[in-house]
Amino acid sequence: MTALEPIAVDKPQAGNFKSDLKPIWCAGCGDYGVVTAITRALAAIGRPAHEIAFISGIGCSSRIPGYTTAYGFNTVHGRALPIAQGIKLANPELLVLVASGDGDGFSIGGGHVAHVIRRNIDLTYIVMDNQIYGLTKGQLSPTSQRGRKTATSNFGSLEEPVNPLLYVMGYGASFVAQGTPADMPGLARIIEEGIRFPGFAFINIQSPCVTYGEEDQQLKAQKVRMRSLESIGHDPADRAGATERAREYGTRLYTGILYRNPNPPRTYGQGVIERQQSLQKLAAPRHEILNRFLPGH
Ligand SMILES: Cc1ncc(C[n+]2csc(CCOP(=O)(O)OP(=O)(O)O)c2C)c(N)n1
Ligand code: SF4
Ligand SMILES: [Mg+2]
Repeated sequence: MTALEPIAVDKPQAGNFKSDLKPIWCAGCGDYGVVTAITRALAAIGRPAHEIAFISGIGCSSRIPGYTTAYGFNTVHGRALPIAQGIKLANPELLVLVASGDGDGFSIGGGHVAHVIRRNIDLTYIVMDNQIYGLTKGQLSPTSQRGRKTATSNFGSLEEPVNPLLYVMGYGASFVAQGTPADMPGLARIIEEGIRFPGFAFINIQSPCVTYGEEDQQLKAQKVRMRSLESIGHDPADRAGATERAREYGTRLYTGILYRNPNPPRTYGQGVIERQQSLQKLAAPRHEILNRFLPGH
């Protein structure tokens, strides 16, 4: 199947959403698991591939759309969100997914996150957080731990890391989740739930970089560290509790749905429709408008 060929709608399977392109990620990269989880979630959703737009920025993680059969746009570093928002507004019927990395999404593209959240554009933002710039060979990223040494930071990072979970909670995101390919069923489930959520959904994925990442970020270590939010009795409707759990980013590895607003607010798309409907009532009839352009009017 080619990247653009629509899939059979009646029996969607994860394999239908995988393109023929062979990933060029390093062997063992966490992003292999992420693309598998995304295709499983898409199969569960059941929308045909030609009704899905998958947008990304630049980075190892941003290659993901090309490995799916959805329409893909590998855009500019840090600019996936503005482009995805435009696509969603131009064609509200499309299911819009965005893939990004910790650098792409919270460094150069960090400024866009606040705006997509306050607009509440109905799209799913999937960030592969490996705490490093993978594609450009292992520089510090905004989520790298303080003290982290790399080839370009021999003496260790002097900066506190950005906390992506707290960041999006702070701007009022209505759906916030975290997963890891170390828990494939859990990851596929939160992606599916994020897609189903009516509004902006953020999913942070601890996707290890096997080449430049640290030992304790690899799948084996994650399997030991990860803790499902469900197992600790966390209520995803509890915003204050979710914010408290979000603060533990970097010290604990929580998986599952951190926050799901029980009363999802109006999306930007719905607001546009309501505005159009209210203005239509005030608008002069079409023939009257055309008459105004005639001589003598
Ligand atoms: C405007 C611009 N600045 C810088 C770059 C170089 N660049 C490409 S990807 C990248 C960082 C990638 O890191 P991340 O987003 O975390 O993705 P990863 O490769 O780790 O998945 C950088 C700095 C670029 N392509 N364009
Ligand atoms: S450099 Fe890291 S993030 Fe990039 S493909 Fe290799 S393992 Fe994955
Ligand atoms: Mg990265």
